[in-house]
Amino acid sequence: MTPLLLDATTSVLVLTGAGISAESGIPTFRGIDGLWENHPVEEVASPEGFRADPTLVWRFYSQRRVAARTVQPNPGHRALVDLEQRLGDRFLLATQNVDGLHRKAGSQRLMEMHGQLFTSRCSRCARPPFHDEKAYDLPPRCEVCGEGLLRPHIVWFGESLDEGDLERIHRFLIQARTGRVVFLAVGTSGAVFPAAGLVDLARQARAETWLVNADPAENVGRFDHFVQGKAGELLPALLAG
Ligand code: BV8
Ligand code: ZN
Repeated sequence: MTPLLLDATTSVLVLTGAGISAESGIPTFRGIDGLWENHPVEEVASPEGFRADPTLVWRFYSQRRVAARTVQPNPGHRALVDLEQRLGDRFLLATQNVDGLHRKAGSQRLMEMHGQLFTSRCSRCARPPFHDEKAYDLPPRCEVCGEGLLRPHIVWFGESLDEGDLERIHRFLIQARTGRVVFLAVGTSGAVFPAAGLVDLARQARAETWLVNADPAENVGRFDHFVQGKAGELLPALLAG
């Protein structure tokens, strides 16, 4: 496996999806065929789904909190931390994952674009989102306003991503244009937007685009290079300094 030869004159924007956490034991969305208890994930992970059945939605997230509490980062997460330490501000990691494993591995130049599993917020008042690892059998009520139901601090289908995150990616790509730019997508099926469109943004910034994935993603044709296999096995060699 020839390394990508990423020296300090190269800027690297990384996008990760559920596949990078698979070797840590967290099932991917495709792994469950996008279904959970026979509900399409898009239905459960949505404001409509939460309004219709907050108990069901809290069961979905509580189960994932219980499963994700005990898992550890794998060599794929760690290879990205090493690369960040080598490249400094020429590195930026955007993850679609809400499992917190990049943070646990030590990533700092990180944007959790779809939110955080272990953070809750009130669906009604403006109390700040807060760290919450609890599993709930019934939807918890906010003790600050006493009215709203708590919800996971997660971007659901049909909800907008944080403008600041998308702005930071644009700025990074504009700054990076002076030198070699590499866009690396890892463990993502390219099914969910706007994350799946980042490869096109990178191409506009003249980036060399790489996909490391267990199978050809839906948007594999948008990448210059496709390396098939497991992130935990491939990334350490591919990103070696
Ligand atoms: C938005 C949080 C603007 C939930 C997630 C109607 C109205 C509004 C928007 C839309 C609409 N119709 C469509 C859209 C756009 C929609 C969308 O893209 N839908 C899809 C289904 C077509 N997007 C949105 O709604 C986004 N917001 O557009 O706002 C807006 C607003 C209002 C009105 C109009 C527009 C919000 C998207 C965020 C949704 N939230 N997560 C939660 O996690 O509980 S997305 C959710 O799915 C996960 O976060 C995850 O990121 C994503 C699944 O993608 P992947 O991470 O890629 O995971 P997947 O399992 O699919 O693939 C894993 C891959 O890994 C596989 O390819 C596999 O081969 C590979 N793999 C497996 N093992 C390994 C491996 N690779 C390497 N190594 C291994 N070991
Ligand atoms: Zn409240």
